[in-house]
Amino acid sequence: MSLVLYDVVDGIARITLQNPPVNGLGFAVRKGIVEALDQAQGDAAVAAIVLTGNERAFSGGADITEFGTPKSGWQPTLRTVIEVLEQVSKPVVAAIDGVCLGGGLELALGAHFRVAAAQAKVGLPEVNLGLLPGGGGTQRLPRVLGLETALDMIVTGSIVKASTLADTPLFDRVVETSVVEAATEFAKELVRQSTPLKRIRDLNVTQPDAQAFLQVARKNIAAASKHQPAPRLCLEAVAGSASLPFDQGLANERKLFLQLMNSPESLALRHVFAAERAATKIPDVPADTPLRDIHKVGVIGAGTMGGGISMNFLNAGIPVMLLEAEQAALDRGVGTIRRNYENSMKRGRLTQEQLDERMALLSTTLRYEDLVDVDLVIEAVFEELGVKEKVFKALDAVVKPGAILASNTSTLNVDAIAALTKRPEDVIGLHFFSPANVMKLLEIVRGAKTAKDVLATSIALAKKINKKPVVSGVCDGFIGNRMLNSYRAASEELLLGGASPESIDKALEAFGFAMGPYRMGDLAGLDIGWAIRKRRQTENPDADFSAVADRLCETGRYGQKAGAGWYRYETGNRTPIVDPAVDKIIEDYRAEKGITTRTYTDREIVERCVYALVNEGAKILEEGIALRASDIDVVYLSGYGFPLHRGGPMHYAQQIGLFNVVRSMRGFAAQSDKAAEFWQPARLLQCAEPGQALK
Ligand code: 3H9
Repeated sequence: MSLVLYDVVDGIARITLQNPPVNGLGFAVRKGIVEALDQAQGDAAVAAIVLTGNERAFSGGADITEFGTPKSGWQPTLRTVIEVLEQVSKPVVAAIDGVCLGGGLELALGAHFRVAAAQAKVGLPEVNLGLLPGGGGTQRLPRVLGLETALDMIVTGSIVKASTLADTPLFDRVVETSVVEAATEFAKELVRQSTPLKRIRDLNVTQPDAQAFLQVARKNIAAASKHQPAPRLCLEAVAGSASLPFDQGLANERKLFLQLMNSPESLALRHVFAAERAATKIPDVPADTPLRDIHKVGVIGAGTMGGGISMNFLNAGIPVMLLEAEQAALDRGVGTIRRNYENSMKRGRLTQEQLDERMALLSTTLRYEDLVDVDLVIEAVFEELGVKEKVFKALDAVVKPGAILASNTSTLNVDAIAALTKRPEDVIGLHFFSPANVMKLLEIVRGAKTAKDVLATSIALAKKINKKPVVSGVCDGFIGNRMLNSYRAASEELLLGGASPESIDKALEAFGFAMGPYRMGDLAGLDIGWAIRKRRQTENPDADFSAVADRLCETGRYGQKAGAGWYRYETGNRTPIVDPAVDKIIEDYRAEKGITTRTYTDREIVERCVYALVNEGAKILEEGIALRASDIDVVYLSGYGFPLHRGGPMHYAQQIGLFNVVRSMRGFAAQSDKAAEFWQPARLLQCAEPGQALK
């Protein structure tokens, strides 16, 4: 099948891109466009050209899958295509519907005229892939939108509706009707009126005090993008549009684009893009698996978690029935949901009308019988099998056949929960992260008997409520919390061995984590982990892991909320202050245990904590709990604050080289008997051939 269609009707040549899913501008498409343009140029019967895509996409941009492949296969490049397009001597009208992003918008900017559907979405989101627009976008967009608007769009990668830019020279017409028909009519009009061709390259950038403006922007962007070179280089490329002749500006853009293309940050972000999409595909669940309809959702428990979970569905326009055991708890939960929406309204993120619409979708009950018509129910009650048992038995008795029964458990065995019902095939884990209305990750826990359509429906629903789904098998802690335990154990080992909480936090924050483990612990509250440890210690009295944290809790140091945890906090201030009282607790513990301390470099701190994640991740892969290494990266990036520019723990380990990772771990293992077991490298890490990717 040809990826570029060509036909001529009434003297207008129509070039239609048809490269599903989003008309990525791969080699065959680029070649097809140039050939079609040459044909139209050479055909005396053609008076004008309309270049278009379809309702889903004019084009999603350069074909991302081509990046990193041998450059010998790249000709004609996108830049060549745009140059050919711009130089055609007959009017070329881009007819834009659906998404028109990155190289897609750059292609449209090369046309002489643009007609867009009002709902079309345009943007230059290359920065999200650690890149800059490399097809002339940094030079042409400022010429039609002005320096300030163009810079903002390019640096933030924001995507906007064509209707919002209807009054700018970016579009000649923005229409509510068929865009191809409107563009064809417009092309005929241009021919009739012999309208001169408009080439954006011939325009000047308008911006009073451009250099002063750029200077301020430079400072702001540098401060906001510490770990990412792309926003800074986006600015430098755009700056060229205001100070250099067009072709020199293009050459400058090219140089900066190539610099980013080869950067580890862009490699990581491109990995993340592919990883997030791969995570939605399950090998034994066909893409065309029929989905169950989800028109109404039940949520059990109106606490912080249940409320946050409910908001996801309300935001997506799906009615929610919220159930609690007591009216007071229900009222509190509804009050919190309303307050959250009111806060969003105060910040200008929601209108009163939207707030009212969302609250109108929420109903409440104290009776399980009222869940009879829900299509999915998610329980978010106390984390204890006995409590879950009551809930699932009650649900099993009332909820209609075919409804999905989900648990938000973060630790309990989903198979054991499923066994409490007569319909284990309808049971699944949907593990949201707190705050559930904000955090992007959704761990979908597939039980041994979970039906394939239940899994497929859960993944589709996750996308609908704007979550990043990752499927996990059943194990204690699933993917994320199981890895978190190893990370914490590694930082505990450092702490006992001589590192201070602040030195550990500082090293990991310099690596790119938003917060080190001790600041994070203080923020989350240390009492929760303490309660879990106490429960685990009754099961295993030898477990002394986090003994220092226990001692902090014994003195009421529960974290920020108590004004003291691993750090001290002044009233109303969240800035952590190093506290000698904590040093004393740690030193006393070390002395009791006869531990000889030493110093650790930042590098060793990072290696120990991150390699602990990598090792646990590799074991999770070996056991088949995660389907792919990249799924583990998505979990850690979207649920646990792993630095985005590192691409996730498994990607990072592969960049470092698995040989080097294993060698470091063996070095840590050699330091004590206790460490030897913890640092035993996973078989998968040891077996990987040099350069072989973790799958
Ligand atoms: C660029 O243009 C560089 C130039 O400046 C310079 C060059 C010299 N290529 O997200 P979805 C696939 S850089 C190839 O699930 P949605 C995607 O992998 C590029 N494939 O759907 C998935 O495949 P699969 C600048 C692409 O409706 C399928 O499409 N452009 C591309 O939620 C559906 O994707 C961007 O950064 C692509 N460019 O969202 C835009 N884009 O079915 C990146 C998507 O096998 N793309 N695919 O899993 C997006 O933001 C979203 O995918 C989009 C659709 C909004 C288009």
